Amino acid sequence: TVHTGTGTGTGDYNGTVPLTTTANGSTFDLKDGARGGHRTFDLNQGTSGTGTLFNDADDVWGGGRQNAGVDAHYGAAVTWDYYKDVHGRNGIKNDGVAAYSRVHYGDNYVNAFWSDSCFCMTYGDGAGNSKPLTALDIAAHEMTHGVTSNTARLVYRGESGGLNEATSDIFAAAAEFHAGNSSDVADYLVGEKIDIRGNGTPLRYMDKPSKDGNSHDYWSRSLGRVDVHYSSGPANHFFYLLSEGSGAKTVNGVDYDSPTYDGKAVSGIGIAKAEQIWYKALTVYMTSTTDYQGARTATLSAAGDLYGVSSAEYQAVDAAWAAVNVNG
Ligand code: ASN
Ligand code: ZN
Repeated sequence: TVHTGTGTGTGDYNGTVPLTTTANGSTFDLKDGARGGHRTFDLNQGTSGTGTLFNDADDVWGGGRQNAGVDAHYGAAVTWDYYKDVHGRNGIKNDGVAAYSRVHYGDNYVNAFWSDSCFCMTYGDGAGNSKPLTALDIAAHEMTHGVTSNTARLVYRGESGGLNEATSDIFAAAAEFHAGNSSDVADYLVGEKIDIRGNGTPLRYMDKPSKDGNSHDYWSRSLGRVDVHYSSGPANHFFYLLSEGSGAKTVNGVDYDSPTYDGKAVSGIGIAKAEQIWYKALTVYMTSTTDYQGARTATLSAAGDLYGVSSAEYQAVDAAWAAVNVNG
């Protein structure tokens, strides 16, 4: 669906976008009644509580402290719409109730996070080269941690932790493609707009995760001992290969070149099918202790349910896992 709202906002990242807000007397609150009542708060550099709900006199948002609020509110709306439109999921818990967002967390905080305890997303302002952590893919990444916490509950360490992280990167990319925002190129990169290193490189690359210098491209016996943001690599790589296939390819003007473990070519089935397979695997087949071997069987089961065990899609799942060194 087209994302429409009564207000408009211009933040740091997404151009001028519609924002769904709520009238409060003659002013407007940054509260989205169309998406479970999602509200966006200004922590004003604090690190606890909810600070102040953003409020505006004319419903035309942006400038100064409002920029981060605009982007976080928009990112939550786009992600809500993604889950609803593409997966029929009504919010993080599928109960129609929204989480909330907090921006301007702490001083010089170069991160963003999901919290199960507040049931909220929180964003820092960045420091040094890094811009505010409120880009669309980061919002979708953090909100997806909430979805994972309320579905497979993948434990945030070892291989299950890598799969938890990959799930957030996978649906971050998928939400970007769904949003179709011309100010935010849909890509298989994570966090490129934050420019955390000051040289334009993203946090993570899904076509060849090792391009970040730390992430793993392929499963290996030691994978469960590396940081979850790096052990996500083989699953991100799997998802890229399943969607787009191996080798060199340009999508929306972004160049990719995805290698395979065994040097065999993989043909992609498109992100629209790949995201259905991962979502069904996450919500039906994965559990808190699923490892890479379990993710392979979960996605094969999902592909079998969706497309049949004799389908090209099922074969592509098998081939994409083999390409990241996960075999039956
Ligand atoms: N931004 C990080 C993430 O969502 C925070 C963390 O390490 N959990 O992965
Ligand atoms: Zn994460």
